[in-house]
Amino acid sequence: MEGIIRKALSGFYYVDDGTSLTACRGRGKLRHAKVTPLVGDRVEFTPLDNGQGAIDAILPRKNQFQRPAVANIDQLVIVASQAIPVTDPFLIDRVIAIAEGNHCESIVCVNKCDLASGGELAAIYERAGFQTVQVSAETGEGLDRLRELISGKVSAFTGNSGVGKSSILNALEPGVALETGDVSEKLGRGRHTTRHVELIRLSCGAMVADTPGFSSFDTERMELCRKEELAGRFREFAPYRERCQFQDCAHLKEKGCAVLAAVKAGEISKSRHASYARLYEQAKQIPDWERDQQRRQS
Ligand SMILES: Nc1nc2c(ncn2[C@@H]2O[C@H](COP(=O)(O)OP(=O)(O)O)[C@@H](O)[C@H]2O)c(=O)[nH]1
Ligand SMILES: [Mg+2]
Ligand SMILES: [Zn+2]
Repeated sequence: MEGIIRKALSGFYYVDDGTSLTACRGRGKLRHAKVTPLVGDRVEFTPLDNGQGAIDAILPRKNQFQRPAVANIDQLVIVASQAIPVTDPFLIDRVIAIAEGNHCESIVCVNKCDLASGGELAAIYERAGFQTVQVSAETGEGLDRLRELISGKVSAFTGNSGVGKSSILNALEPGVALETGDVSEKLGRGRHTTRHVELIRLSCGAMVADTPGFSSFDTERMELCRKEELAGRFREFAPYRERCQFQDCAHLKEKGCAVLAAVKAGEISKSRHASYARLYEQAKQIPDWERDQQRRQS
């Protein structure tokens, strides 16, 4: 039979075949092949007499992420907030850059708009070519539009701890009862309320994963591409890149750089370009061998 892994917990993978959920273990040959099943994996499995099952094979993945550890995600819903905690746009840009290299769309969702307007932040991403939505898990504002954006797709909710990922999912679907946490407590102890990744089916026809979120520390060196590939992961740079004077332009301070000219003219957001420059510096620091090693391990 075929199904999708919705949850991984204590050595069991919970496989959803559309009608029921079967607790499965991976067969030895999966371990020998050194592939770890991920939440979101489409798998072939055999039901066993004891009501459990055995995973025989993992079907080819469309994509995979390390943090959150999920596969076959159509889109990341990057949740941000302009109230406490205020999201650093750099975190959003870093996650988007990872998604852009991983066949995965990104949606920017600014939460807590009952406390602080998300308009300015959302405008940056709209201009860069992403779908954005401003919501409040508290008042319900914007949730209908968010439902439209996620229905029929597999989405992973990600974003820094305390922005309201679990609260939004609870508000979208009363009854899923995800644990939410007090912001100060979580930030203080660096602990996350959401401990494991799980795909949930919502009645609007969406599959969503709540995730523990990330801190800047978590993502510091992870999944970064080579510096030469980075500009290709900023989609709004595309129309300008080919007009740079030098073919190997890094778009940082080169003469005749069309990207820099577009930033100056206000066609590309300053904050997006600042993130690009910061990521470029980080990418430069990671030697190729270390990046290759990370890829092999994932
Ligand atoms: N005022 C307000 N508070 C919110 C909103 N969304 C979440 N919160 C609060 O923010 C805190 C963290 O929420 P939680 O869902 O646990 O964040 P997560 O770590 O991203 O899953 C909780 O105290 C929530 O009640 C919102 O839209 N408005
Ligand atoms: Mg949470
Ligand atoms: Zn350039």
